[in-house]
Amino acid sequence: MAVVTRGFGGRRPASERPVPPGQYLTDDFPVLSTGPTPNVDAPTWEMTIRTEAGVEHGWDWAGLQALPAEDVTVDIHCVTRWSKQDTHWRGVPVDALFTEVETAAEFAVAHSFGGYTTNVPLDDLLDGRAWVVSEYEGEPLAPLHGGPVRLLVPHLYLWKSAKWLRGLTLHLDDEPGFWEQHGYHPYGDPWSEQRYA
Ligand SMILES: Nc1nc2c(c(=O)[nH]1)N[C@H]1C(S)=C(S)[C@@H](COP(=O)(O)O)O[C@H]1N2
Ligand SMILES: [Mo]
Repeated sequence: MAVVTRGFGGRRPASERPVPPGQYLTDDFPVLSTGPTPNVDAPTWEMTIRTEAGVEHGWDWAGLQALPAEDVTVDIHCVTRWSKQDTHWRGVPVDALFTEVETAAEFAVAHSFGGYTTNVPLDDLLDGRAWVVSEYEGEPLAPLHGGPVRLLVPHLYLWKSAKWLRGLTLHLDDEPGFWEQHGYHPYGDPWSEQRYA
């Protein structure tokens, strides 16, 4: 489970915290991208949520900054077997984007500038389990790591955390994203090693 640092959380020190099976710990922050880093500027960044009925909700940079952000400390796990503990992010819980969204959809696809996509059940993005983040370790999120804005879904393998987030589309059926069409697991739980389908 992702643990959010909101006051006293009882979070165990990293050395005592378990690592998902088959993962090794690293202090580096490797970059994994399927293509070149798209040039996305914070001032002109926009994202949309499009429901299964075709209704669109949009946010620009100012609109995102106006939503209540929180500091998040989580461990992240890449399917290529590195894990990194106690990473610090700042962003808006995805819940805050959904206050006015009416949907019966159970699935979402995250879309990135540059064309990357990844599917996540909608429930996994809600209830404080996923964030739209724009800061990493107290700095604006670097372009290589998805800046200005990326999705952070730390309880799933990191390929679900779409960099350069451009929007979410909502679907009644699960629609595989980029890596999921190339053999990665549709869900990607690191604790049960759901690496490949
Ligand atoms: N848009 C986009 N998002 C992406 C990717 C990508 O290639 N493009 N790679 C994914 C994969 S496989 C991983 S492990 C993480 C890597 O994030 P990092 O480069 O910040 O370490 O981003 C994920 N999000
Ligand atoms: Mo990855």
